[in-house]
Amino acid sequence: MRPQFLNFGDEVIAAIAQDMNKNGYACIPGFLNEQQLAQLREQVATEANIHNGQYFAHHGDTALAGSLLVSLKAAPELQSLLQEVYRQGAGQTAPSSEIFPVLRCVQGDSGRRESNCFHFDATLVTALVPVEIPQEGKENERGHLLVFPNLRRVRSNVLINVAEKALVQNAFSRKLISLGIVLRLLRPQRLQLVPGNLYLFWGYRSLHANEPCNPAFRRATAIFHYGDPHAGSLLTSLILTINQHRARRASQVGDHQPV
Ligand SMILES: O=C(O)CCC(=O)C(=O)O
Ligand SMILES: [Fe+2]
Repeated sequence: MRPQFLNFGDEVIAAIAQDMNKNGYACIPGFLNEQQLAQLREQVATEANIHNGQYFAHHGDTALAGSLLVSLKAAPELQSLLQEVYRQGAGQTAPSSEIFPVLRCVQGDSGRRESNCFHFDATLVTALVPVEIPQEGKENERGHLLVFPNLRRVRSNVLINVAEKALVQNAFSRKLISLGIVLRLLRPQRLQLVPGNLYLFWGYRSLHANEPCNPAFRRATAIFHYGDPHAGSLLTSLILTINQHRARRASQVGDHQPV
């Protein structure tokens, strides 16, 4: 089950980080084999029925106990990939080597509300594996990943990070950004995700969201978050507690991480 092919040398890791810097993302094709993809799709189908065809997101090891995602995140190859990519990006090792897994499914009308939810991740490295991506319908209703890459650097002061996130991650700003995109005043990168590939980008530095999906189709992604540059700060711990409360009420995108 382990992704053996992820035993990358220093040069490959450097090239991945360079792609993330220059192009906004790096892609490792065929991260999952057919069997693994089928297994995750089966999990998504079961959960999708339980959630009556509506949006859901499972955050963390406990919620994902028994899922393939937990075995994948335990693979030393994935751990060292994320660790090295972080080091290339931040110039130092991550304060915590914890990988935070998420399984997210956009479907139904509630899925629309969870789309265009632009945010900066709390973690520097975001590794995303598409599980199911709509292949039919209008081009702007297939849940592509919208990314404004590398808009900011890692902030040395956690307060600046919190202020920037507060400025962007609210209903008004998100509506404004979506309008800007419709009017073509803003032009994010539109990644047409291929199931089974691994996409890496600087989630902390890049404003991103999924484009809406036709409610009739299902869009599922597995996400591995790695390396919170502000881990351990008092404010981070406080916000983590608040977010955990909120996450219990609603499984919101981008809010499952500390800051
Ligand atoms: O599902 C996606 O495509 C993106 C999700 C995301 O950005 C997140 O969970 O932080
Ligand atoms: Fe994100």
